[in-house]
Amino acid sequence: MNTAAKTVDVQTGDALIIVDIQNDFLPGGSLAVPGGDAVVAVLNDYIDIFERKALPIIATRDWHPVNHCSFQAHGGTWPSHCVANTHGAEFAPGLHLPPDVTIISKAATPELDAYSGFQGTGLDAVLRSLGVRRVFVGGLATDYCVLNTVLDALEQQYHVFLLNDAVRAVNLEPDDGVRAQNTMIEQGALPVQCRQLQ
Ligand code: VGL
Ligand code: ZN
Repeated sequence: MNTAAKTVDVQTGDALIIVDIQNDFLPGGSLAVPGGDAVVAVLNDYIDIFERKALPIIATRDWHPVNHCSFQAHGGTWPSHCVANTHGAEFAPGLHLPPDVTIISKAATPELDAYSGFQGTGLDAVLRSLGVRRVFVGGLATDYCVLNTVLDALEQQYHVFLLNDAVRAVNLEPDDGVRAQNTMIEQGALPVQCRQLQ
């Protein structure tokens, strides 16, 4: 509905940010996002486009200590997930990350949760050093880490494209994903689909 049918020229100054495509967020994982596996193939198509143009590709990952405050056993909301250096925290094997991908680990201290790839990670400095002005953001989950990463990027004055065909929501409440998408768009993110990119 909000997706403009225009084409988008991917060019110098653009970067792809892939959010948290980790085993624990996919079916079979401890915090599986419904339909989360469906975004992997689409993200691979985005990766191809950015790789062919030699543009930066960033992959964020949830990288929690065993006693992280977001875990139910430690007073938080979630089952234990994405514990650093475990299988659940590994990137999905089907995701074709290039060898020169920049990996951004987040929420790695016990007492702080961080849904945004910008929070305490140096991502902003990385993007600035690469001359990035526009970011293309997709991954998991729409209503948590994608939402907060997009809002922070907008606040830091990046132009943001939301990869509408490459996000899925947790939906603790049924409409959380839709509400998150609307919020991102209201704040200035432009929704796109892979076929619009050239
Ligand atoms: C996320 C819930 C807990 C996410 C991370 O990546 O969206 N969601 N930790
Ligand atoms: Zn987490």
